[in-house]
Amino acid sequence: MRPDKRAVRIGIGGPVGSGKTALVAALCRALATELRLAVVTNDIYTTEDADFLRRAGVLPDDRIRAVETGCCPHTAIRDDISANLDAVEELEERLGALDLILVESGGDNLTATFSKGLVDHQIFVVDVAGGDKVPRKGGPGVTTADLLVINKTDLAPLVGADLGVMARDAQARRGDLPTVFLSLVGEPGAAPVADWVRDRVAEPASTPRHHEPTPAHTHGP
Ligand SMILES: Nc1nc2c(ncn2[C@@H]2O[C@H](COP(=O)(O)OP(=O)(O)OP(=O)(O)O)[C@@H](O)[C@H]2O)c(=O)[nH]1
Ligand SMILES: [Mg+2]
Repeated sequence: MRPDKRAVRIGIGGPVGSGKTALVAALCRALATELRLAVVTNDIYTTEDADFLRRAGVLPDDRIRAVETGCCPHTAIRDDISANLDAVEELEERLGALDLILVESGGDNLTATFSKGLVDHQIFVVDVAGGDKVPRKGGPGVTTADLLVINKTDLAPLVGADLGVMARDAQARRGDLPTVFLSLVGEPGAAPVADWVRDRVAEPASTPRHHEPTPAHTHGP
């Protein structure tokens, strides 16, 4: 549990359908008993992702807030973050002290990143179904996110994606920043990301939010 009152805010972005909501659900299941946590979801025209999380019962309903952006997903997390900030602050006021708030961006493209005024850390989720070229294509999500998740490794044989190529290209693009390979429908599930999130929450309050990257460690494939 965090020693101060300020929840760590972690943004989860990435292309449409890469598994952001599935990751949020898995993180809630892994962490909800040990951390005081809440979730903000972003969709353009609906509250689809929040509805999914509520139906799945991963958190009590009042810990999940939906933001309907009505505009490009990246605008609401990068350029005009007011609706998301309002949602985060409303959760903190209503629920009291929290350890962690996850903010899921609406699905976008490889250019989407979060404003540092909204989140402390960012996770970028891509999947292998788009082909093993995706990390090589770069873009700020792939190159600068604090953690890159390459999801749906179970689909790699079906789409002919070479996970070794993806690991090599991710490291070339990201240098020392970490990358993890996941399958959320099999092993390892979300465990490597849950560990990374625990480490972020456990960091002392005095640690600068936008610190230097942690030493290199690329898990898997
Ligand atoms: N095979 C497989 N399917 C997955 C995995 N993770 C997620 N999915 C499926 O991929 C689809 C999209 O997952 P979501 O979690 O909705 O993706 P998203 O990134 O939140 O999508 P948007 O919010 O619409 O951008 C769903 O049908 C998930 O069940 C995985 O590891 N393997
Ligand atoms: Mg989603």
